[in-house]
Amino acid sequence: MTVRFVTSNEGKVTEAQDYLEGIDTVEQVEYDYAELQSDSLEEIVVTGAEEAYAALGNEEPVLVDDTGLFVDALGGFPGPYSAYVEDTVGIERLWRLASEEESKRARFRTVLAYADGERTETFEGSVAGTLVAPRGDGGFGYDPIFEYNGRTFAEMDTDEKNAISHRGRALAAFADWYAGR
Ligand code: ITT
Ligand code: NA
Repeated sequence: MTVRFVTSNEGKVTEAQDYLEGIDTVEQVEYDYAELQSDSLEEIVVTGAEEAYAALGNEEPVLVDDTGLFVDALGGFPGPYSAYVEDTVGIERLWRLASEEESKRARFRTVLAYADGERTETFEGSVAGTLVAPRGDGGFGYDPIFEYNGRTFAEMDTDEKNAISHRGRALAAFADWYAGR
C-alpha cells in the first residue's frame, strides 16, 4: 500500500518519506482541492482529504497536511494564512514585523488528515520556538526564521527537524495509528 500525499509542497513529502521509512511508501500527488477559507486547520484538512480521495478515485489512502506559523505577539498571525503571507509579504518581512515585538515566541502547528473512503482521521503536532533573522539554507518555507534550541529549522537536516517538529509529531501520531489499524 502507498499513501498518496496530496500537496504541492515537496518539502512536506520529503519529511513524510523520511519519517515513514520502513512503514509505508509515500507518493506525492498534486491535486488542487478547494482550500476552504477557515480559521481551523482541522476543517481545512478534513474537507480537503475527503474531496481529494473522492476525486482521485478508490485506490490508496490520501494524506493532506495543513500547517501554520502562529506568532504570539501578533495574535497568532499568520496562522491559517501562512501560505498567502509567505507568497505576498515573504518571511523576511514577517520577521521584521515580529522583530519589533518584545516577545518573539511562535508556534508551528500541523494537522494531517488521512482518508481512505471508509474513514477520515486527523493527527496534529506543534512546536514552540523563537523567531530570528533568517539563517540556514535547509528546509523550506518559514524554517530560516524559526529557531529551536539555538538553531533554526533551516540549519537542521530532515531527521533532526522531524525529531522535534510540528510535522514530525503529527507524523508520529499518524504512523502509530496507521501501523495498528
Ligand atoms: P499544500 O497546501 O499544497 O500542501 P502549502 O505549502 O501551501 O502546500 P500549507 O498551506 O500547509 O502548505 O503551508 C502554509 C505555509 O507554511 C506555507 O507558506 C509553507 O511554506 C509553510 N510551511 C509549512 N510547513 C512548514 C515547515 O515545516 N517549516 C516551515 N514552513 C512551513
Ligand atoms: Na496550502
